[in-house]
Amino acid sequence: MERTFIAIKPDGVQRAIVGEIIRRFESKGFTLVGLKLLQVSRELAEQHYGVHRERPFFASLVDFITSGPVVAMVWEGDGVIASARKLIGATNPLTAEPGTIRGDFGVSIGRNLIHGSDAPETAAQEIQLWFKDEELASWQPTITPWLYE
Ligand code: DAT
Ligand code: MG
Repeated sequence: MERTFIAIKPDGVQRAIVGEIIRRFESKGFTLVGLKLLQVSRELAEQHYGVHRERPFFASLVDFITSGPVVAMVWEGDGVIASARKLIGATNPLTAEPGTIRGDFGVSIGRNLIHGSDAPETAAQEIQLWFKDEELASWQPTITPWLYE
């Protein structure tokens, strides 16, 4: 089974849509295997967004992600990496489709509510960066036969 790293950014926590976002992943049929709320350090933020280090928005991105609590999660399921990106929607909430998290709840790219890993390699890296092995639970929901053939 595939795993992906999902983070609800400080705007999502402040907007009180943590429950709504978790509900969407649960309802879809994905399995929550890691969950914590934390105040992100600059060091963690800079590592997480390291690929964007040279971009003009890097400093404001790091300021933003460290500005309040973040809900970090690991979700599991077949194809969860790509599917989570679809549930999340396009980077700019103004162009994200209605029905997606960004499309339903956001209006600006600097406040786009949620992060999701974009590929298997980045998912593995990000899970390792944000979680210790013992913070992740391997478990099989009893509804699994009703989700997978
Ligand atoms: P995504 O979060 O959809 O994977 P990304 O990895 O390209 O998007 O960028 C990471 C974050 O950086 C994104 O969620 C919001 C911010 N960002 C991206 N492009 C931006 C831009 N042109 N102006 C301001 N912020 C931007
Ligand atoms: Mg990205």
